[in-house]
Amino acid sequence: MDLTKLRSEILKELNLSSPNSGIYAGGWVKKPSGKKVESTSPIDGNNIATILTGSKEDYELAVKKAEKTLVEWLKLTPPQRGELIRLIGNELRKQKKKLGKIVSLETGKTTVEGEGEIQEMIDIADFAVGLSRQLHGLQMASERLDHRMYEQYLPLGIIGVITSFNFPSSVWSWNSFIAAVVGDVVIWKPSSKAILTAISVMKIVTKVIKENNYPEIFTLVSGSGGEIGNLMSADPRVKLISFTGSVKSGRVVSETVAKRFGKTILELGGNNASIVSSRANLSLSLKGVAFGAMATAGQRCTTTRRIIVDEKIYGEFVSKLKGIYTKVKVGNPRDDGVLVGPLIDGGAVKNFTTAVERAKKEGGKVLVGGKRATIKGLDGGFYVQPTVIEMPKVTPITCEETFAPILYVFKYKTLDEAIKIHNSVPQGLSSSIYTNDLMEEEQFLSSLGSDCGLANVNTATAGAEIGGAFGGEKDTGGGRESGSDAWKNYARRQTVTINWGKDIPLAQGVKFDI
Ligand code: UN1
Repeated sequence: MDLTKLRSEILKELNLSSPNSGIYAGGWVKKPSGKKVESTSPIDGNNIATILTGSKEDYELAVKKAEKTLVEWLKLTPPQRGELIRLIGNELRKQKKKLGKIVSLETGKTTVEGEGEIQEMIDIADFAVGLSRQLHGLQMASERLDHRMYEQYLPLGIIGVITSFNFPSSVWSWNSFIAAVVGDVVIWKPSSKAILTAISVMKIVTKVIKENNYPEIFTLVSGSGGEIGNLMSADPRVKLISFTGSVKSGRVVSETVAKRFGKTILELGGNNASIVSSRANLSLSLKGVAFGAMATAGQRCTTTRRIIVDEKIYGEFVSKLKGIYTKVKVGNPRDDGVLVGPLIDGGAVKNFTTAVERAKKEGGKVLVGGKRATIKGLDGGFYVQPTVIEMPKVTPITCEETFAPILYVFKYKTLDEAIKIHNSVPQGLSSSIYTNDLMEEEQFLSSLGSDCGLANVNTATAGAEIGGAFGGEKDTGGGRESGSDAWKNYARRQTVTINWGKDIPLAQGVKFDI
């Protein structure tokens, strides 16, 4: 489809204007006090809309609104809160195509990946609804007669969610829908590279809230990380900051929040590897590696950035992989058959070319790709060739996360050696092994195996489901969000001891006779 037509169609369908306010605090703030930000499409580099972002004043407004709403929200039971999330999930089902389009236009995701982003929101909404009836603590046996001891999870209050451009709406929903059923209210600071998606999501979500007379538990404050992000991180009224972004920014957020003893969930960089054993199903592993390394143009935290291949199959595997890379279609992500769209902006293209040059200097040999790509009719877009670089050993560039489709290839003799290479980077988000050998798979999953938060067998490092806890170790920050018991991060745990007897026996046999 013609992009100009798509642009005006989306603005109309989602009721967006230009300029559009980027601040929502119980209503759209007409004249926010911050800078104007241009939302541009990386597909052709053209403007989509101008956004009016906020500064300190708007942030204060949002916190005040959140404080008021919290009181109302806490009057509802968790299943009543879950009911709102169910209604939101239903509306997202209806709006999936429209929202998928804006994600695709603003971030350059392919059509199916844009819709997949919204599906991830729907999935977490379903999960949160079920969870709203399962917020459980443990009961412990008390050593004292006629005593009961148990733990309960109470809401934290106001939480802040700072999201990245690459999953501009789903990561917000992982945090916000779960936090909402726990009883929290949320202030969202979206990435300045994907504000229009955030605005579109807020329009839909707040319409459901208004129509059904629920408290306005979600607010949006767009603005720079340096200003709004810092204000939120330093603010003791915001009990938890969930931050997705670079290791560098995550360190600042972490230190700022720690100074005031606030809580954080950090989902920082990944540098994910797959080990490909000679005992693997070759065609399955080729598909897994190709998806892991090239999907979303290599801009997922979970992207496969390194593969470590058994020397016994190295030649065959690498030659087949080259074949796939040469054939894969790069271009307009809205076109059928295109699997790799653009990078987010010019800065990302520069990071790509710098990384390729550094890899060459560090002894790497480019097997395929390595250059900027030009797409007919899309001269202003930010395209690069999916790239495979053979590395003689682990070098500084292979220890860094470059948000681009660059795959470093290493060779191994023994699985011990492969795991050593695998764990040799500072980041620890996702990992995988391709093998049909039970012993290899178990060694990879043992305490001396993968050191990552996510470990996969015979599937890619990317593409996690919402049901598991998502996050990683080491420089990835240690946070967990989304499924499993990650909801506990949005609550404060209270240990309760109740004496229902007539005496007051003391623990540890202590006597205090008066
Ligand atoms: C991210 O890149 O920050 O596992 C999130 C995946 C997606 C989420 C990625 N479901 O690839």
